[in-house]
Amino acid sequence: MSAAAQTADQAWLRYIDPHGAAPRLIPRNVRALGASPMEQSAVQELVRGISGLTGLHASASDTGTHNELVLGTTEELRKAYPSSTFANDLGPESYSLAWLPSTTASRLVVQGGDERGVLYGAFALLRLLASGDGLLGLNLRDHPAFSIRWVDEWDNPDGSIERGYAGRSIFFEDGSVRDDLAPVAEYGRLLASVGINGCNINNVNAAPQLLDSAHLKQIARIADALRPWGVHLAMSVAIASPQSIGGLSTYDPLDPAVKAWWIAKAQEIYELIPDFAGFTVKADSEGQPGPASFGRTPADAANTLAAALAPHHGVVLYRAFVYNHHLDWRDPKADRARAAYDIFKPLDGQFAANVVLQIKEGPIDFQAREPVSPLFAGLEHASQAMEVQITQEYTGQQRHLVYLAPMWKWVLDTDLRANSQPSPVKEILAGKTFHQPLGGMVGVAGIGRDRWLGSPLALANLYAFGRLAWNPELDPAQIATEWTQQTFGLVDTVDRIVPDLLMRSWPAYESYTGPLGTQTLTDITGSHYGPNIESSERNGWGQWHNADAQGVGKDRSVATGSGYAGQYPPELAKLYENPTTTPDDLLLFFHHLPYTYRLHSGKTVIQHIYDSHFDGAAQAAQFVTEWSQLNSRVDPALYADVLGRLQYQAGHAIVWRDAIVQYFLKLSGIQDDLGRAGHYPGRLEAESALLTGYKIIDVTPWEDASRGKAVSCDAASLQDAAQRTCTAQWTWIGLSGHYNIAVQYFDLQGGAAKFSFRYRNRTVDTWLADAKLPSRIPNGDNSTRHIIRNVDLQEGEPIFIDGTPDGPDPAAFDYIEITPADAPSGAWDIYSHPANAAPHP
Ligand code: GCV
Repeated sequence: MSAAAQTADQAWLRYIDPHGAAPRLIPRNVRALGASPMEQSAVQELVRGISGLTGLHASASDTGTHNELVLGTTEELRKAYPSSTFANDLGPESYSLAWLPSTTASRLVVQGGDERGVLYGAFALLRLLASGDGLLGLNLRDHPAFSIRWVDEWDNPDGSIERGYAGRSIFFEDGSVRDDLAPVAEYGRLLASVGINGCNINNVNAAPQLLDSAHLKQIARIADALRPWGVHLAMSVAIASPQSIGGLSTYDPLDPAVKAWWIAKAQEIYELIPDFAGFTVKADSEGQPGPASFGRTPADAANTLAAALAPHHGVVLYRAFVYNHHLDWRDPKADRARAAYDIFKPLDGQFAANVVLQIKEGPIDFQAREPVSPLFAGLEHASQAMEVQITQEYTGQQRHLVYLAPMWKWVLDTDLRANSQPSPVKEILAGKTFHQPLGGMVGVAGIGRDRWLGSPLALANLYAFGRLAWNPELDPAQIATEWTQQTFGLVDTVDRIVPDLLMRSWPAYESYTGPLGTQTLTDITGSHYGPNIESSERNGWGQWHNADAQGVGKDRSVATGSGYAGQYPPELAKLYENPTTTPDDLLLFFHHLPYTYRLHSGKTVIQHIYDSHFDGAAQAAQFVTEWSQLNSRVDPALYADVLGRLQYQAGHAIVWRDAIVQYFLKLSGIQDDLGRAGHYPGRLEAESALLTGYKIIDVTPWEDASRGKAVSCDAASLQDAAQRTCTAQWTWIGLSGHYNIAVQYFDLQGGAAKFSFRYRNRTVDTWLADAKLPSRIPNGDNSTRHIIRNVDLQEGEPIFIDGTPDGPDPAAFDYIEITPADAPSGAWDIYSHPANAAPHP
């Protein structure tokens, strides 16, 4: 495999043991009783894993020895060892790991309820080894909680990926399936290692042409690459396909010709891909065509597809993400959060047995915090799968460390009290609560060619998704530890710090973005990344938080609001109806309240907004300090990569903090009890400097820049056009001493502007604005912090920032911030160390 190849080893299947801490007492002859591709994959993986983890040579063998690892299905094992006893109740996909009782041989057996169970058993054994657990007396069995454990990829035929943050598709390029599918097989390994059994390969905003015969033949190659890893291929389909590629005059799901078209299409697919898993459907949503065009219901559409797939044992995952994005924001009864329940609840009981309703975890759209969708409790006669996002669309787009397992676990554990009985979401999904045949979890993964998820630590989310979909009882902290052990090996301190960072990351992100259930407060009509508080308001998209001068929050009560709270079963409905019983972290999702309203914590809403943003940003700064302790304990390139990402995050958390804080300070007019809001000691605004070439600009939205303004280099107006550099100058009037100087600049898409810090006729530091961030105008998407450390400043001396534009990037910047070099917990925590800087007079 070439050096540039994309492999599962870049994720957690590394099988390294840098300090020899993994147990070595394991047979090294590995033998499968069956010849099936999945059992052969299991052998191959065990040989690779045992060799890597023990440093001893392991090998596959065809003949039995006295010291061996034997793999087989129950049936195969019984045949091979007729006088031994094996568990006789292992279901499909289940496994057991145990030593075969014998006085003469040492035989460790991986028994699978079927071939896929053998494969999962092999990975479970490797997981044990990687965690340092001894295998003596091993006797373990396990089975998946859910039948559906899928990842969805939103890949387009041209190779782009909707909401993907890790490069281009591993499946498609230029309208066709890629020639090189080696990464697909590697992805199959990764998925199998955590028990994922399905992969939907294309965007739910589905390109109809992928269903034509030429593309299906190509797609069969993807299924071939995934099959040895027990991963079934599924596809998103556009409901309009019978018309758009089938040549019919309609796509009405109840039209006989349309039904026949789907039956023939399913037949064609199964001839090419006999183990095809099924279809995922997004219809009547965000501009996608759907049954509503013909006055038909989602059940009509789902059942037409289901009938076509049923003879082949395929399933339809019909998404409940159906809503009107042209809502009237002036109507207090209008509410996007209501949509899924309002549309699907009345159809309960009308879906075919092989239809699964795929429901996003919350009623809106993967926000930093939402309540659990009430539809889970509303559908008593339909199988259900919960859709979550592994790709971090609204949670920092993999530039921010946000480990999502605690969020998913919180949803899984939430007891909706359907019919006033215990009914945690995990049991509804398992089909236990309402006695349904199917169900599970679907994770929108967004993997690409840049090391799967781009950011090394983001891979913990893919891992954790698989583990929770296998067993929703697992503890996210334990999963974080497992992932860390497999990714970094058993390394002291690393196994403490990495899980700790992961576990603190979601609360921190929620704190510095949208607390109290206000959702993410990001640019919802654009990038979904940086702060843009009003982008949710006064438009039909319905992600409203309704902030005004008196208060904030959307009234979703039954008594005075949209009535959404009433969609929950009575016990929860009662809880959410009243602000006094609504949990603080969801309060503003359900209620519009004055800024002076007191939370259960005793703080006012406004003080909580201030505090949580300062706390969240301080946490992000802490992450840098913590990670720094791992210097020389992890691979140097990985160390530097993660360090750079965490430093960026710490800087961007400040952008978030300041945007939200100054916005709500202005809107509410209420001061921060701790005096921080609106006061930034040590900060020198760019617009207050002596400017040469630089022009003062208004940043949009205003809250994304300190005091709403920044400077931009208008190179055309420079006297010395050849030099093309603009300058901002201040005089340092603080005490002489050593300082860190943070420069908050805008790193726009396109062009790589150059910045320098200069004083005493010397350029001390130069850097390029060449990161890949959203937006072509200066705003919170691309506001970035660069820190120059340990600068010796003398009272009264001039200091300069020089900016050289490049193409569309005008070297714009917001401010500099000067803090004592010895400030604790990173240079961002400046409040106990006010520097006495002043702008140029
Ligand atoms: C695939 C959100 C995303 C869209 C996505 C949609 C969905 O709105 O921003 O990119 O479309 O969800 O889940 O269908």
